[in-house]
Amino acid sequence: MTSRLSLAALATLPAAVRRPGYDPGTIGVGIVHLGIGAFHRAHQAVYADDAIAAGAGDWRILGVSLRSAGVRDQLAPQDGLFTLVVRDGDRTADRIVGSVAGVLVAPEDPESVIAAIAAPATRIVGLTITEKGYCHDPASGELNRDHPDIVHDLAHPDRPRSAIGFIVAGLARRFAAGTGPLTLMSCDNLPHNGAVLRGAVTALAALTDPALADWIAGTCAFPATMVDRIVPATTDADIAALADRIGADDRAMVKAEPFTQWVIEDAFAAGRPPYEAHGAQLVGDVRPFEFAKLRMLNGAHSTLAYLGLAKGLAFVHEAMADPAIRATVEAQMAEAAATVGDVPGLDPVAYAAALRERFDNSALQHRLAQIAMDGSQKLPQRLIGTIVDRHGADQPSPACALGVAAWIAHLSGPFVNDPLADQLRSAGTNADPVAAALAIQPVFGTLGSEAWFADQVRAAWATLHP
Ligand code: NAI
Ligand code: CS2
Repeated sequence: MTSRLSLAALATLPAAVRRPGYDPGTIGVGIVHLGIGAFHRAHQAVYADDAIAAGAGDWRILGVSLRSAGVRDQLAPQDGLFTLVVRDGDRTADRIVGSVAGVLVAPEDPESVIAAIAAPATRIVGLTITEKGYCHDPASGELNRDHPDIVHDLAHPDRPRSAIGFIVAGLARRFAAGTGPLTLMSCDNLPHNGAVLRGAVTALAALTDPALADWIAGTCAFPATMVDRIVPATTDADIAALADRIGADDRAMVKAEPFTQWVIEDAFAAGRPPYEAHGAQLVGDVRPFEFAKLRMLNGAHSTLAYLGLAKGLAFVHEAMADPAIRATVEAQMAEAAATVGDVPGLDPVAYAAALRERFDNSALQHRLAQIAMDGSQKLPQRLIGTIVDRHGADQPSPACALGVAAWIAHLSGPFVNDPLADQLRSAGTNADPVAAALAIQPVFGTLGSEAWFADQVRAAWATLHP
C-alpha cells in the first residue's frame, strides 16, 4: 500500500519528479478560486506555482467547491499537493504543484467562502465553474434572473448557492468594511468571459443594493481571458499508474497535454502575480485570441464529440482517426478561421494543423462524452457564431451546420448531460427534432425562425439521415 502524497513524502519521491521550488507553508494566500476542478489545477495553479517559486510572494490559492466535497477530500490529506501529469505520446512528466493551500466546500460552510472573498489578503477571485455556472442565457450572455440558484440567492443572500451570489456577498462585505476592490477573473470557455461575469455580478447586486452595484462597476476589475490546455478528467487507472510510477498515492492528480496558453486582459484592481514572466500573455484585447480558440479548437471539439459518439467512438483521437470525421473537422476549422480576423502571432493554417496534432495525442484518452456535455451552453460560441458571421459574408457553413445537426441528433440518445436536459430530450424525440431544437431560445435565440439558418441545419441533418 503506497502512502498518500504529502509534504513529508516529497523527499521519498523519485528524483525525476519535479517538486515545488519553495516551501508552501511559508507562502500566504492571495487568490480565492471558485471551481477547484481539474482544469484550474492543470492551468492557472501551475502558473501561480511558477510565479511563487520565482519569488512573487503571497499568491497561493484557496480553492472553493460550490458543489461537492470530493476535491477537498482528495487534497486535505495531501497538504494541498497534487501531481500534474503531462502526457505526449509515450512521454510522461510528473510535477508536484504546491500553490493550492486548501479547499472550502460551500454547501458545508457558506460563511467561510464569503469571509474568504472578503478577506483583506484576497486580491483575486478566479473562476472555472463551467459555462453553466454563470446562470446566464447563452444566446444573449445576460443573467438569467429566473435561474433557480439566482432566485434562491436573492432570498438567502447570506447563504448563496451560485458563484455569482457568493461573489456579490463577498464584495458587499468588502464594500461595507472599506476593504477595497478585487479582480474577478473568469477562466471559463465563454466569449467575453470578463464582461459576462461583470454583467451577472452587477445585475445581481443591483437587485438588492444599487450603491453596491455602482461600487463594483466603478472599482472592481473583470479581465477577459482566453484559456487553453486540454485537461481530460482523471480516471482511477491514471491514479494507479501514477502511484506505481512515483511511489505515492495522489487522489487529486490531473493529466494534461504539454501545450498551455493563457491570454489575459491586463486589467487588475489589486495587483496580480507576474504571470507574463511565466508564459502568459497580458494584452489589451483578448477577443481575437478567444474567437480563434473557441471557434477553431472548441468548435472542432464539439463537432468531433457528436459525430464520434454517433459512430460509437469514445475518445478524441479515435474520432480524428475516422476519415470522414477528420475531413469534417478540417472543413469546420477552415470555416471558423475565416471569421476570426487578425490574431497577433497566429497563422490560421498552422494553428489548425497544430490543433489537429493535439487532438491526435492518444495518450490523453480524452473522452468525447466529457466534451459532449453541456452542449446548450457551448454551441453558441463554438459553432452558431461562426455560421452567423459567415452568413453575413454570404458564405455557407456546411461543416459547422453538421456539428449543430449532430448535436440535435445526440439529443435523441441516452446520454444528454446538460442543464437544459429535459427541454433538449423533448426536442430530440420530437417528430421534427430540427424544428423543435431550433426553437430553444437560450441556445439559438431567434435564429430558429431564420429560414437561411434552418435550411443549413436541415441540409446537414439530411446528410446524417440519408
Ligand atoms: P471539472 O469537472 O474538473 O470541474 C468543474 C468545476 O466546476 C467543479 O469545481 C464543479 O464543482 C464546478 N461547477 C460545476 N457546475 C457548477 C455550477 N453550476 N456552479 C458553480 N460551480 C460549478 O471540470 P474542468 O476540467 O475543471 O473544467 C471546468 C471548466 O474549465 C470548463 O467548463 C471550461 O470552461 C474550462 N476549461 C476546461 C478545459 C479542460 O480541458 N478541461 C480547458 C479550458 C477551459
Ligand atoms: C472541451 C474543452 O470539454 C470541452 O468542452 O472542448 O474543455 C477543451 O478541452 C479545452 O477548451 C481546451 O483548451
